[in-house]
Amino acid sequence: MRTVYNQRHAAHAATHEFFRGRLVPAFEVPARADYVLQAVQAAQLGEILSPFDHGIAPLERVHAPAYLRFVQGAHAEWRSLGGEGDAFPAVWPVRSLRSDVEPASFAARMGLYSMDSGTPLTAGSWEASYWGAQAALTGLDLALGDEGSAYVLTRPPGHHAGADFFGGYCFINNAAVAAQAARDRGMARVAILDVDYHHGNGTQAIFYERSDVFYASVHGDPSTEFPFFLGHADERGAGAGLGFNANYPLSAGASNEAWFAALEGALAQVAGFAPELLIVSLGVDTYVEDPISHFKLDRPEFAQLGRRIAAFGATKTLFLQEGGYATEAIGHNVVAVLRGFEEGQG
Ligand code: SP5
Ligand code: ZN
Repeated sequence: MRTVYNQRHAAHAATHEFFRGRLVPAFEVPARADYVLQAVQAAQLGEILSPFDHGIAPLERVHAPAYLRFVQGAHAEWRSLGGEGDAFPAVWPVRSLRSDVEPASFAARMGLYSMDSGTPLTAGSWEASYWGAQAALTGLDLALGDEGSAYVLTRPPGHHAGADFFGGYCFINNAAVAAQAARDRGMARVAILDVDYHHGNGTQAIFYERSDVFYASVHGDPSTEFPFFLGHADERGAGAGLGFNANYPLSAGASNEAWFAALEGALAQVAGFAPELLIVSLGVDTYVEDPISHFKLDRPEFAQLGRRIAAFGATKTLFLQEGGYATEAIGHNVVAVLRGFEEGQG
């Protein structure tokens, strides 16, 4: 399988994030992608390509243009106001507060366009995220070609980012951008299978009222796990999208048997949808030794996941890197999934 590697990922390099009122060393760091690249190279998985620039239009098909402009200029604004280091939001327009009027204040716009204080906005967040989306679009080009599959190695991740907000370490929703681009290229039905430990609230929300993109996720129960405010089993879509969203929340600490049973449920629903393209939001923070998550997958289970996705038999499959914070192990875990997928394809 070929890999599209976002070489600009390291432009986004946060040193710290907020946790329990303190700044702690960041979990989502450039070394993550460096280790995956090493593992992909060592495994001789296939050719490693650079992203081709598809421009900003495909990003604007998913994200509000005003939001994209904000992220692009936010760190320069922060600096011009005397901000040092990374930018963090401090105030949010919750419930009775208005989010339909864009404030002039930078601090207020940081809150308008974000969902948490755990996502440092760095000098290079835009550059890394823009090229991450381009990598996803390039991966789509490859997956739609003869080979039928591709892996996109990028960071920051994407699935928490909504149409007009960042959060959960994510700025541009790569899976949503790729899914929408596939629709715009004439694929009638696109499914997104999200196996990251965390529910992909951004991806779900973007397609919640649509019947052309099916979102299915297996994740830590939001009643105790990030992103807390979305990802429950009763969220099945709305309007035209009713029945095209499927959540499988599992208790923190769930067994591998429970995890694979949930995966079977998710895949059965995706199979009923008969997608022309399967996008896998591939977070490997389900790893037993992940520092911020509580599932128990290990190398054999990651290989099993890859084989199971192969057995699903989608005509086209695009793997996009999401989370995974056991830095040195991420690469081995990702390679186990991709190798399992190739084995399963025979
Ligand atoms: C894409 C993705 O995986 N985003 C995850 C965002 C999680 N943000 C909350 C992190 C909370 C960190 N908890 C630290 C626990 C240390 N023992
Ligand atoms: Zn995650």
